[in-house]
Amino acid sequence: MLVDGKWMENWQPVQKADEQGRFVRQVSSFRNWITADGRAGPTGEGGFEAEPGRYRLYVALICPWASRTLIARKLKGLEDMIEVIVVNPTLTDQGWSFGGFPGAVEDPMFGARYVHELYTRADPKFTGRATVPVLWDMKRNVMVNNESADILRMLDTAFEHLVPSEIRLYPKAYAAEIDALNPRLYNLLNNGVYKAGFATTQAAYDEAMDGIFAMLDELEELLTGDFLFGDTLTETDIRAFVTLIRFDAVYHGLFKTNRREIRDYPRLWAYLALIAQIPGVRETVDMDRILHGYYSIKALNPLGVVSKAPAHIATLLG
Ligand SMILES: N[C@@H](CCC(=O)N[C@@H](CS)C(=O)NCC(=O)O)C(=O)O
Repeated sequence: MLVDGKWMENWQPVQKADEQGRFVRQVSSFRNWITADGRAGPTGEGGFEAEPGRYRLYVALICPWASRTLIARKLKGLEDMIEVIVVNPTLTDQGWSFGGFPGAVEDPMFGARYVHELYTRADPKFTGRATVPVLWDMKRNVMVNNESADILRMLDTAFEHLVPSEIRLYPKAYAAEIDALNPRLYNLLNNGVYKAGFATTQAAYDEAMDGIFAMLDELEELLTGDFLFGDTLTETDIRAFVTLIRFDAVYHGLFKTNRREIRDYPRLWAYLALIAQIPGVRETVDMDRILHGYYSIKALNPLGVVSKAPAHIATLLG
């Protein structure tokens, strides 16, 4: 991580733990929003007007949070509006790096070698982890936002006048339900799997496991239509999908979230398959990189041997 703009050598992929051994994820610090007219969004400052080619998204394909933003970009038809830079799938001792892995590219703007260089460019005194996704403004040369939940939501509306879309990821009709489910989904499932995987005490692991499977049971109950809120795909479905698609292949083994698999839940399994088939979504899922990335976390897998994808996941992804 960076401290006062300096990269610390004792960097660890395992983030913070609280006094009970629970994994704690850092709170994101760049919180500006792209908006249609450049007015400020719900947080941060204004001055980030939607314009074609002005913004760039830095992602790792292993990362569920970055993948949320990639899916939104695809579903909203914003490929020509927002460029994507994919970093290498394995974390180095300097964090995320550019180039080297097939399909990963050099940072075309600054010739940076590591994502942490973007953070110090944005704030020379930055203290914190250099996480992806990062949304960068190439016109003002500043970091707009590094919180995937914000990016997912701003992509739903900011470019609507430039690229009209039928899809509403945060429709008014479901806003209250979305806002109620998102934080619980995050705590129990999206981040819950990390809490199980990176728990440093038995109690923290047990607690995380109960949360994960309570949430999976709840989602199974909720799924009476195609999607969580009936027949309309929303941002909450995207937030669920990025974790579910990694679950049987990675979290079940590496993070020990092994009480059940997603395929044991008939509705959730059908739901996962349905979302994977929506045009655009499949291209955001690179199971090889996901496996490589997670299984290269030394703290959990010191020998670095990479697992294969289970047959049912390989079949699902075709
Ligand atoms: N709150 C952030 C979390 C992003 C995050 O934790 N990304 C991980 C990869 S999945 C990361 O970049 N970790 C690098 C590190 O912690 O140093 C978001 O949702 O955008």
